[in-house]
Amino acid sequence: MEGQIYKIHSDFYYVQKDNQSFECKIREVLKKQKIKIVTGDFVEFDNGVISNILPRKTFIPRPSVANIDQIVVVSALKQPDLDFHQLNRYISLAKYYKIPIVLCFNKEDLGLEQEAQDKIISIYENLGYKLVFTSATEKIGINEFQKLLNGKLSALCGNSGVGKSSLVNALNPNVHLRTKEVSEKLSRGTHTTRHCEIIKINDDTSIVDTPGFSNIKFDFMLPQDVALLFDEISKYRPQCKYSNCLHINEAGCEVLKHIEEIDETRYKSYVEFVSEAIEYKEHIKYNGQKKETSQKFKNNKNQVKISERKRQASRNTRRQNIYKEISENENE
Ligand SMILES: Nc1nc2c(ncn2[C@@H]2O[C@H](COP(=O)(O)OP(=O)(O)O)[C@@H](O)[C@H]2O)c(=O)[nH]1
Ligand SMILES: [Mg+2]
Ligand SMILES: [Zn+2]
Repeated sequence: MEGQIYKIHSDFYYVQKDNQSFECKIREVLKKQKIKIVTGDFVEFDNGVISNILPRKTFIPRPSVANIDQIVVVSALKQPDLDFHQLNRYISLAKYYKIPIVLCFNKEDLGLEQEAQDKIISIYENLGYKLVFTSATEKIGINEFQKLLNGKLSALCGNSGVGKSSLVNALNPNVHLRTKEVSEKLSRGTHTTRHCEIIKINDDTSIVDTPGFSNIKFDFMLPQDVALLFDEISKYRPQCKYSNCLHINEAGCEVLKHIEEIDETRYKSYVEFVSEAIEYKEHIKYNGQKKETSQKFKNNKNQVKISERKRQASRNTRRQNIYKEISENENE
């Protein structure tokens, strides 16, 4: 039989098939495999034992969820104030994982000034994202929100306190997720390490209320690749004079020529992510040099000189190894 994991609790895996739930364990050999089963995985199971994981359509690590159709980035318009950089961080991460994005702006009842609301619309609608304004507590925009979710498995992400759990409760009154006062959360220093669980909204619509992947830095990619996460920047990239242009202060940069068209907060986020990626590049370089020194020492007798091309090649393998390390860690 085939089904989907909707909850994991210690050694137990809960599989859903045709509206039925099965409590399963995993076959011993599967445990030794590198790939760990996560919420959202489609699996083959029989008699309470999972024997196989089916290929994933999508995957996000931390929190680990597989096969989601879209990421809904939830922000609050007020309490806490909208944080554009955090929003751009979530958008860029979703883009990195190649998962479609919906933006939900909650707490509309708190009355953000029209001007501020128009700014949000102009930035993000122009980028082609679907937006919805809601109030979970006053039940505003919930039907519209529901329409964007219908027929899909969506992951809700966003900082704590923005109203993710309240929104799930508003969508399905039969669900009672725990919600918390913002002030209460702040005073406790919020460490809610919950497991991801798929929650059914209706027969073909589900949601994963994630603890959010906040605090993730872009220190796992190369600086020149960060632009690929910003459509309004990457569209000018091919016309830049240098192929490794970072679009920050280079001569002949096409992006800088069009800088007036790019929203300031978006560009600031871009520069911030590039600087995080530069840290990553420095890290590779440093580790590379360290190894090269020990290599030279070993070959000291023959005074072997490694040609620059060879060095570059070995740097590249190291880079691949780091990428590999990262993706292995992500699978944990
Ligand atoms: N005024 C207002 N408060 C809200 C709204 N949605 C959630 N809240 C409140 O914001 C706080 C945090 O909500 P919660 O759903 O726990 O946020 P989460 O951490 O993102 O899951 C709670 O006190 C909610 O009652 C809303 O639309 N308007
Ligand atoms: Mg919550
Ligand atoms: Zn450029």
